[in-house]
Amino acid sequence: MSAAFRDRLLRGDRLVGTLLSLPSPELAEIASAAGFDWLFLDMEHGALDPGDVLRLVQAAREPCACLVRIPENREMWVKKALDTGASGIIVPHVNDAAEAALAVRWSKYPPEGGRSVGFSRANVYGARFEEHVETANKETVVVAQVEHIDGVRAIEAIIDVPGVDAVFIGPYDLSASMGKPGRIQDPDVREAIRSVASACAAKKVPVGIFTAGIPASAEALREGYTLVCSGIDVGLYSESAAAILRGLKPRNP
Ligand code: 3PY
Ligand code: MG
Repeated sequence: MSAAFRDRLLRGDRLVGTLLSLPSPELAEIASAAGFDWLFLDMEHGALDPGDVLRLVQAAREPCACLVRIPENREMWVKKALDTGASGIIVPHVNDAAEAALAVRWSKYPPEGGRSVGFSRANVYGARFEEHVETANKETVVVAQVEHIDGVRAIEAIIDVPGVDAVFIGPYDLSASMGKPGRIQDPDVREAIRSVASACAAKKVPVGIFTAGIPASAEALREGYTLVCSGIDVGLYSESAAAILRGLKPRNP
């Protein structure tokens, strides 16, 4: 676990990450060596099981942190993700304060929460068990993903839940929940996104967003988002592949 990552997040450092969806530790090495501040390891839509996540976390070079997006807000996924030694979790589809509170509870050891205790990579397979239990609550990041119009409406209550360190906006699911799948530039979707960002800014809660492409990521940073995810492994590869072919075989379909 990158101990400094939660401190950097909470003090509002700009943290630029990228999403990994493929079970390739080499990609985690490459992205962390390139200098990303954090990696978004996607168990929700990506092809990652807990063993894959473990190997990606092992491969990521310090000080790059790993945040695991769990498939759904269930205790089993929270403990499996955190047991890998990842710096924290991103919880998809947090639509109300009760869901946010559950995620925090499963992420923090007692007395603050109810995280399950076991030997795992997070505590060097038991060798640093006591040290880990002592420090984990201070170091573990809990990010609530707001990506449904219900979550937008409940944003004030969600960010008031103690232990929610940051909010991460999912523009695509949000647009779908508003009946406009994929239309992330639609004025109503943009307004919903803006309302989440300004609620977070008013309470000094770090806010992040998924973006694709340098202009969109740069705009998000300019607008004050501090946990910016820029691009996704499969997209970066397919765009580069298409660019090569456009250059070398312009008549390719
Ligand atoms: C979304 O846009 O729905 C996302 O989950 C992006 O991370
Ligand atoms: Mg989503």
